[in-house]
Amino acid sequence: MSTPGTPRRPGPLAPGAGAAAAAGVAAGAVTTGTGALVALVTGASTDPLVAVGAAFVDATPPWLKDWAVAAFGTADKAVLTAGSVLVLALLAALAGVLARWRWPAGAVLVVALGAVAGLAAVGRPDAGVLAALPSVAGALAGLLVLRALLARLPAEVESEDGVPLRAGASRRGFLQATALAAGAGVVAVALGRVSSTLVRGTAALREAVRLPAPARTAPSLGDVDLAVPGAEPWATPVTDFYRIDTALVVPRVDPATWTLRVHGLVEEEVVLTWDELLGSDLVEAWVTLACVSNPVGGDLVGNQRWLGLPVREVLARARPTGDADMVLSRSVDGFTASTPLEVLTDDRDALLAVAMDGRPLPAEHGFPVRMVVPGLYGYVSATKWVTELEVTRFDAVEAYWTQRGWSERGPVKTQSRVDVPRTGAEVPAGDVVVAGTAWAQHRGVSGVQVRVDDGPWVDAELAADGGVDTWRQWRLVWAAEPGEHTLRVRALDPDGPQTGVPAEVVPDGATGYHAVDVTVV
Ligand SMILES: Nc1nc2c(c(=O)[nH]1)N[C@H]1C(S)=C(S)[C@@H](COP(=O)(O)O)O[C@H]1N2
Ligand SMILES: [Mo]
Repeated sequence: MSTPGTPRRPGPLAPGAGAAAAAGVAAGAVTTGTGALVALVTGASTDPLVAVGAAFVDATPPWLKDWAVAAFGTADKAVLTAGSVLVLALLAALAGVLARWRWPAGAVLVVALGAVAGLAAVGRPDAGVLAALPSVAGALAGLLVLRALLARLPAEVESEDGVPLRAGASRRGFLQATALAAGAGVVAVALGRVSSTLVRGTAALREAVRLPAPARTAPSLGDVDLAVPGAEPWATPVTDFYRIDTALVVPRVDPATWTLRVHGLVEEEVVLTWDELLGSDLVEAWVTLACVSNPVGGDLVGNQRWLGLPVREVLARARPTGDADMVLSRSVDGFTASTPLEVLTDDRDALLAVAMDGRPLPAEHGFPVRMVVPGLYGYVSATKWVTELEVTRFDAVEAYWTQRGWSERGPVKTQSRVDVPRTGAEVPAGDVVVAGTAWAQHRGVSGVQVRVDDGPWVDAELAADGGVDTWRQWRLVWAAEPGEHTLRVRALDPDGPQTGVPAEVVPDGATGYHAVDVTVV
């Protein structure tokens, strides 16, 4: 309580706090916008928002990542961005309120936020010397704008119960300046993002690529696609292919400067250039890629025709030493995957892929070069934007997701899925087509069975085989009787039926039967 006679020092939440918070948010927008514009020069991953988001992604514990993918699927990045913007707005509002109360308190918060973003940017694996510049410039701009706005703050802002403004203070002037700053910040962010996609996009680089004819083309296939309406096509359209990675900004890699360095436990270090890669005998293969985070019945799996150089040929040039048992592939943005050496040197089509569906890889799928390894989940094999293969040992180094609680090895588990009918569907009694897909990469699907309620497992009809590395479609005509029914599916590989024991995706992939509940009317 203030005693009569002592000058009253208003607390941080005295009337006017709302206006100060608005000034803080406007200054925050200017900070973010400045950072985005400076990042046009220093690189997309140095954008303060992007850098903090990326550091957050890397620090995300497995349970949270798992939950995010389960809850938001491939929209997890959009949710993360929205969340970051919200947190930033709240912190900026707090900085405004604190700065009005005691300028140093607010200024320290702004500087601290800038420092966190700057450190996050400097800590990125692809950071250059100027990585912190956007954050520093942004924080400075934010401080200047916050100071200028607070100077315009009327000494007593009109409170809700109508305390009048002091003479000379202009509420309108303050609001206009705040709106102007906020607008400028938002425009700068938008401008930064748009120019970044234009300037740093890979469209032109992709257009310029001339792919060589394959030395070995993929075999021509029979009726691999049963074309049941509502079922996923056998060949996943590239635009529908699931995307999973830790990259908040898609790395931009110019083939002209791309190299693959093969080093570690090798007789001879090898550096492969783009021209050498395209000049090699490239092979084409259909391979079904699956994510370890795919829940039972999920769609983080897709099948495509890849073109690339077998990894074993590059390894043969480098000649791994006898004690090596693993290859740690590393991407330009620091992601790593640990792949057993024997899987990369046997006769399967483990590729350094340059094309998908006959076209250069889309940027999000690893342009210009990624790995594709039949039989292993993506997190231990399918490194996109790959630039390095370190031949090493499992007991010497851990890959990105292993450090975060996932298994060091990730062979794909045999799985199957019902695509039609969907769960919750109402279908008319009589003949109902049940259809879907099943996969057991590098072992091959030898059968698929369906069970209605507690009935017997019944063999489904299989589509033509696209090879052991691809998924296989199946269908079954079911004589459906009215009532509620549960349809379950299981795939068979050479070792027998897939397991029905449910397991979570962590640490090495989900198991259990996919089941759909339908109502027959
Ligand atoms: N550089 C990089 N490569 C990566 C990842 C990543 O985060 N960064 N994620 C892996 C995972 S977990 C999967 S499932 C596949 C997915 O490949 P796609 O996005 O082309 O479908 O990429 C793999 N390669
Ligand atoms: Mo994955």
